[in-house]
Amino acid sequence: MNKKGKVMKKLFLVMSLLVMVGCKGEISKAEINIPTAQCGMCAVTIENTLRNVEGVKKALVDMDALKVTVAYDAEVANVSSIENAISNAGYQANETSANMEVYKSLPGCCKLPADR
Ligand SMILES: [Cu+2]
Repeated sequence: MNKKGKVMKKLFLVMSLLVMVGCKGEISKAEINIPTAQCGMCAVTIENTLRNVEGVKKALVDMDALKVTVAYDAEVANVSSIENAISNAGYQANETSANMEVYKSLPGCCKLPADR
């Protein structure tokens, strides 16, 4: 192979690598406070809700820390779309308060002690 061919091959490799990385999208991670979560059922509800949000790859609730760690494609989802999804499941997310209509329909064990 001549020198020009080698350079072209290298260039092609670099370009196809860039395309592959581009297709994968950028995976971001966020920790979101869920101070009103009460029990294991809340954790399951929040995780399932987030797994159905477009662009979310992973969601893991930590009930001791009252946080959910979310891995998401930054080109599709963002922190506020994730917060809104949690709110619409009936839970506070960071400074975004819960959708009260949904909150009211949560099982008793998932409501705040004052509302039971
Ligand atoms: Cu609960």
